[in-house]
Amino acid sequence: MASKAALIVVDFQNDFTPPHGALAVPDGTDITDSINTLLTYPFALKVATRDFHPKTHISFAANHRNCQPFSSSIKVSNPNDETQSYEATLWPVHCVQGTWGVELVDDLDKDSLDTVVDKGKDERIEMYSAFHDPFRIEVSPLESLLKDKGVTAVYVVGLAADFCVKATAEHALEAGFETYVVEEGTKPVMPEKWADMRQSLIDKGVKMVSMHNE
Ligand code: VGL
Ligand code: ZN
Repeated sequence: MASKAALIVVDFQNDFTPPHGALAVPDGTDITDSINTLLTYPFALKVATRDFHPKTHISFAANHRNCQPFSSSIKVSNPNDETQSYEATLWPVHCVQGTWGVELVDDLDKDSLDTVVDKGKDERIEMYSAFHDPFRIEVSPLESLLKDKGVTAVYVVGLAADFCVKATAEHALEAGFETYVVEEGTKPVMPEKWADMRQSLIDKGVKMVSMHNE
């Protein structure tokens, strides 16, 4: 069967880009031209996602006492089963609904998008993946959108490589999609840790691909 491919542009939002973003990814705007080029290709579906938090979101250091962004973490419990939990990094306040920071970056060719999927709306949990959080408390429409279109392969780009792009690629694999991450279309927020994380993605079955010929 021929494969049908979708492009997923993860969290390419003002707050994740320099110079004014609250949680700017180093060199985050360098990926703009590559993403806009990919948006001219004939993908069966072109989706952008947005990190879309209420200001009370659990991932903001400012919402916890004596916690620092980047260096502190917090235990996130499953609201439906307190015996399940995971540790999550705390961040500066970012991508708050209704603010400038939550908007997709100006230079992104938004007219070429078919749809925008918002995620991270439940204040009780952290949700890096554009599909669902680790407990499936919040499940976005992304998987249904892709499956309804008959998509079998996904190309993931956007920010940040080591958090939301990584988690989205992992869940795409789990959902049965052939999964690609386009190198020129993503940047990590913690560059020193990216090489190892990138390798772990490859080990899981994600294919790292380049837009340029070798
Ligand atoms: C992200 C940190 C916190 C991301 C979202 O989009 O990679 N990172 N929230
Ligand atoms: Zn976030």
